[in-house]
Amino acid sequence: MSDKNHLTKPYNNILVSEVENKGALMTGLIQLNRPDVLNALNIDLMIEVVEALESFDKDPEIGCMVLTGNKKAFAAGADIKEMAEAGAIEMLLRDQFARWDRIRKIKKPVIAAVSGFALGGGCELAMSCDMIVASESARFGQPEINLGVTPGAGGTQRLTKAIGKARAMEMILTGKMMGAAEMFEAGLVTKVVDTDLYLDEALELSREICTKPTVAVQIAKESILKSFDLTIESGLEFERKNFYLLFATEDKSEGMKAFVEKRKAQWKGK
Ligand code: DAK
Repeated sequence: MSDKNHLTKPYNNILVSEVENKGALMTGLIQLNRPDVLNALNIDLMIEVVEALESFDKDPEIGCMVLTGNKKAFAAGADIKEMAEAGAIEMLLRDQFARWDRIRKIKKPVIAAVSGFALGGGCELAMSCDMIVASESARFGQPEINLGVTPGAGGTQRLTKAIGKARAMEMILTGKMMGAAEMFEAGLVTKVVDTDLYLDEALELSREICTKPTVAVQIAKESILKSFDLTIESGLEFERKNFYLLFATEDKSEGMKAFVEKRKAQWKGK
């Protein structure tokens, strides 16, 4: 029996649905829904996003998730009004980063479908996902410098790893926004499409992943993400152990047998 908390919870700041993928696992779709403030990420919204991601992650009928906003904004950052009066100790005691850390523990792939502003925490949230599908009108930036702070939810680390020191320095130290085409070239974005198509394209990418053997997909994600933490030597060892592990799955036997028998594999997800 599937755990469908994501469908029964009364969310106030996000819209949650399941998207059918004929003959394959479904896509879990989360849409940030504070359009009046360009989807500024307040605490309540982040609680809901993390809960929905975790609920989809536990649901065996879901193969992949898509996180999106609207055409005008993926998210224009953390909610500045919520932080404006806070001091260092209050921020420390709020311990909001613990919630962001839980996104790193999501095992299934998460695709960010980004249009419009992806700024500050919005850019960091998109970078916490595994891939970014962007509309031509998407604008990425880390403008925290203009508020007297720096990125705090991964911007200095993930942006630098994705696009390199030279451009990360420019973006973070000036706070200026960069367009989707430039961010595609720099390596932050998986693909850029027409603004009317960005969500469809992200859902199509998700659908394709949903047709693949689940355990191998999750292991691949885990191994790729490990490459950010480990030396090449340790990373190769980690990858190898994961590779051996997949030889214990029924899907490995089925996949190789199907190839030899020249037929389509029937995945079991185990
Ligand atoms: N927070 C709160 N409200 C925001 C907002 C934000 N980040 N961004 C926009 N809004 C609100 C505006 O105040 C306005 O509300 P009203 O005045 O209508 O009530 C409404 O959204 C529409 O915005 P604008 O009128 O400004 O729209 P424009 O098209 O003229 O300009 C803009 C769009 C995106 C250029 C502009 O809104 C803007 O510069 N926004 C702020 C962008 C920004 O500085 N973002 C970085 C915020 S700092 C953390 C995790 C993460 C972070 C911090 C802590 N923890 C886990 C502890 C991240 C920090 C940040 O993201």
